[in-house]
Amino acid sequence: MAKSPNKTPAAKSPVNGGQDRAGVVGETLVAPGGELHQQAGEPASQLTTNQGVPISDNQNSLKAGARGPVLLQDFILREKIMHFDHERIPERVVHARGSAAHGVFECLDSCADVTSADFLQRPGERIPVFTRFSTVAGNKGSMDLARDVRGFAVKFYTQQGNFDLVGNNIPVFFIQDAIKFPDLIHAAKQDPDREFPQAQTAHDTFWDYISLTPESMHMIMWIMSDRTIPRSYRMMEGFGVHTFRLVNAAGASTFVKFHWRPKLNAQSVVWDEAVKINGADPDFHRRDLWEAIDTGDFPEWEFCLQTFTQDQADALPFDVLDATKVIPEEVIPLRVVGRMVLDRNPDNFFAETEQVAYCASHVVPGIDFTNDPLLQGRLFSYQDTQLKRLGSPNFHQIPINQPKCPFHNLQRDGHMQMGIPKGQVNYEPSSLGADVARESQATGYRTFPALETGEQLRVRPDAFADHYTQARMFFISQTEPERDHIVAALIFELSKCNLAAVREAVLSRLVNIDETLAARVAAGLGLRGEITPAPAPVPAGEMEPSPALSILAKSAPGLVGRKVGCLVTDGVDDALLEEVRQAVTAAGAKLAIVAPTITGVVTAGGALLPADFRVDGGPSVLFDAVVLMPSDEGGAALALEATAVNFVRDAFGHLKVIGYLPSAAPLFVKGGLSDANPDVDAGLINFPKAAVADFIAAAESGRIWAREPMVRKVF
Ligand code: HDD
Repeated sequence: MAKSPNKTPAAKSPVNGGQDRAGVVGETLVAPGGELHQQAGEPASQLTTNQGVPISDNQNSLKAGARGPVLLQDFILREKIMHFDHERIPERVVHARGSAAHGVFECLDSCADVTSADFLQRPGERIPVFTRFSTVAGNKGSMDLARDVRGFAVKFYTQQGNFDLVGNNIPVFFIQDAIKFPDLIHAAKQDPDREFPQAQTAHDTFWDYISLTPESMHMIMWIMSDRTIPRSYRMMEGFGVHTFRLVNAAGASTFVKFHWRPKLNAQSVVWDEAVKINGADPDFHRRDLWEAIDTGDFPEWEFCLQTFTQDQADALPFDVLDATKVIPEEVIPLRVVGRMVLDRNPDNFFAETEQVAYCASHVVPGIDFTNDPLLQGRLFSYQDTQLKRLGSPNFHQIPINQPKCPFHNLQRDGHMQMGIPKGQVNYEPSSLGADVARESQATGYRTFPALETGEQLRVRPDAFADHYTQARMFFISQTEPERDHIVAALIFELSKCNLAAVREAVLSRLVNIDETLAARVAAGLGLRGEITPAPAPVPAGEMEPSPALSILAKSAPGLVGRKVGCLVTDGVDDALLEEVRQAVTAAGAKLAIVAPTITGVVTAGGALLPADFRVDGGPSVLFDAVVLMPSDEGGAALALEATAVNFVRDAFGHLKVIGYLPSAAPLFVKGGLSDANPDVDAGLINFPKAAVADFIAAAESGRIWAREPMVRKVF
């Protein structure tokens, strides 16, 4: 790059202490290294203070003499620093780390039979949405691949107001009553004295709480499953969790559970991979979502209703008001009524993703609550927390929270009032002001007139007492690898719990779910004695397995939305690379080039092939399948790089499909994989014996589960 001409402000100005003064009108912009970035003419817009006063120098504070003290009268300095000092707001007490996107919701099926909700009436009609995904326990700066529940919150901007569906990627919850929530979260988050461990449940206080909370057992099965280490936010199911109530125009009520089904199917990573992704790219999920949307690969979900009547609810062997229970899809099927496509990244993380205020109490006409005591507590908590986080009852005026339909009422004033309500009348009823907004019995929100009677009691209904039947149903509904992972996760987590009595208490509950599960976990913990079952007021009953609860049972072949990593060196075969690129792209995936340097490699044909990653920055955990295409010389050289050897060893250990040329053999040898055999391992695709199409077909069918017992001890 050209060196800057002698107009370098640093050289010119004795006042700036040798610092560059980028942005000065009419001068040349110079980077600290002295290289020319861009020419500055008149700025696109004049920099001003918040009061609109033009600023002449944004690099130097006002001083009494060049080396003198800074003057208090420097209102530009004070305003800038004051604003900076107040940039942060309290992070969310849970779900602090998240990522969001704008999108559209399209109604596919009129739901007028069950609800008057305006956005579910007319097939083909679209409304805007803003959707935020999150982890629960970790702080805002924690890593994406923590083993954790994921939040799945959607704000629907309907023509009858905002509807917030504040759900998770798991359809059940830890507790049945909101009064327990602060204790659950205290136990799950960092210990209060030492402020660690960060973003994980693998510690004493969490398992202590769980061991004393048998209602959490169903949720424990879910969080120990691969659901809590999703491959991508784009590949997660979503659930409203509670039973809600729909009300149609005639006032008839139907119960409902809300479901989101991803077009890309639910997909997960394996645990060792999750651990390594956290190091390789702590922003793995948010980057994945951002890049997918940025490149036009818009994630999509089906919106489904699982509706049922009071009679159907009464016939179920559990209480539909209990948030620790699912209604199996096999019992009450899902009705697809809409779809959501996320097609635009936020313009500003803070203004949108951070300030978006979801509230479980934000419903619209046609959608109502039930008496689920967990839901009832949430109806208070979210609005309260937004007041704390955003600092004003006017948080609905922040652009991301504003309804996109007209809204007006007689609420007034408060911190940061953004509107200028006009006129004399700010009360109702009033005989003044003909244009004042009025209530309407005909069109306004009407609560379903459910009949409620009862004594005031602090009790849990008897119908909530069965904590094991559905936990067992979930476990037996999993495929073998998925069961293995639940066992492994429990062993991992409980091995991080230093309290032997707690470990044993958890085991005494697991035995109520499934004896083999408990025995396998006990073996993994090295426990030799008998496991005494915990007292269970209602022992686990038998329910039919529900294949819909298994990710693998439902998975369909495909590489759409996935990423393939291609390890290359100088001398890479141009034709084969092109064939791989075309095949991967045709399969709907993206190919990333991983090379010994970021500049890239020179192909056998003499072309410069730029790299997406240097090999140490692009480990195979970032990809769904890999191709090893070094030249003969390059393969030998890569075998001397630990990161390249680990690339191959991890791809194998994480059960990925590996396409490779014979020139990659030194990497297998160095990685201790000499006996990996393409004749018995369907995931080893040996070019040119096998065709690129074979690689794609293998990669489309997913991980090589048959390899798993070879790469880790399965208790
Ligand atoms: Fe909650 C945030 C989901 C129970 C209290 N919750 C929050 C978010 C999601 C959920 C997705 C993040 C929203 C966002 O992206 O901004 N929460 C759930 C689900 C629950 C649940 C699916 C059970 C079915 N939550 C729950 C209970 C309480 C809360 C029982 C309190 C009694 N949740 C909160 C909160 C948060 C929150 C403290 C923190 C930040 C926020 O609300 O906006 O109010």
